[in-house]
Amino acid sequence: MTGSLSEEQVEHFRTHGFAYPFDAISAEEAAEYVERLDSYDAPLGGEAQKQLKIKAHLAAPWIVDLARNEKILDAVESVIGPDILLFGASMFSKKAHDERFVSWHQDAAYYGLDPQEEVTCWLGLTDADMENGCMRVMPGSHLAADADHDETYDPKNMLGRGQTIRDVEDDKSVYMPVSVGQFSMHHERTWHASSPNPSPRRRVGIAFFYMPTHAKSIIGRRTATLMRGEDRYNNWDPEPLPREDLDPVSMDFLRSSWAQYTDPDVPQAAIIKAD
Ligand SMILES: O=C(O)CCC(=O)C(=O)O
Repeated sequence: MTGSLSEEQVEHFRTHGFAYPFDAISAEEAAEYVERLDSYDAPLGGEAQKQLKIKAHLAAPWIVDLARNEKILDAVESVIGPDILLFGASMFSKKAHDERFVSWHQDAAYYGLDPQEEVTCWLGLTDADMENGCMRVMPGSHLAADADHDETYDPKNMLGRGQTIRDVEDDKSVYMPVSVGQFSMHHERTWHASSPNPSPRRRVGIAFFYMPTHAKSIIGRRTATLMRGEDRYNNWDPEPLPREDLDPVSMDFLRSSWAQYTDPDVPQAAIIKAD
């Protein structure tokens, strides 16, 4: 397979379901992006991250450009090949002394993809470490059977449905600290979580969700954007890319995609698949 990861790194990803850390952007660029994201709080009437979910790239052209970062795509190409679609993106920001957390979950239970080959790149726009609630993963969990999720809708849980895998053996997990400008990668089936941030430092990141063009949606036709290579399958419809920051057309689309994702009346993809 082409791409930037060594054979050992690809093998690590395939065996353990994650890999990190990789360099993508400078600390200066990251700081500028945090500033831009913060500037959306006022026009969006609250924390931007509450709306910049699942299709966050539709909020601004620079986020689409960031998703096309060559270093990130080179790494993604190593694990899913050269024809790459962006399924979505989400902003995850914890303030200093923030009680919010991300419960143990498996993205695959909600993404509704077949085959399950999506890979998430979590890009640190600040340092993210054990003190401020960085990502953690359960090695090898992507190879196990589908996990059941309870949907708690806990307001401190940063996930849309508070989806939670119960009784996880935390001590077997691995932390994935990244310095500002670096990213980690995890497979959509890999169990992952992050703790609250008791530190005096912010922790801000954007997660980009990439899939090979041959992936299909098992929950009806949806949208995605080609990042690299060629789409010879046409399994995905185009989406309204932002023409400017907070473009009202693409923001409407973003909001309705998120509303559908979090709607308790819309069953999770894993349930649909099992029927
Ligand atoms: O930012 C976090 O703490 C969690 C992110 C996450 O769940 C993901 O990138 O899939």
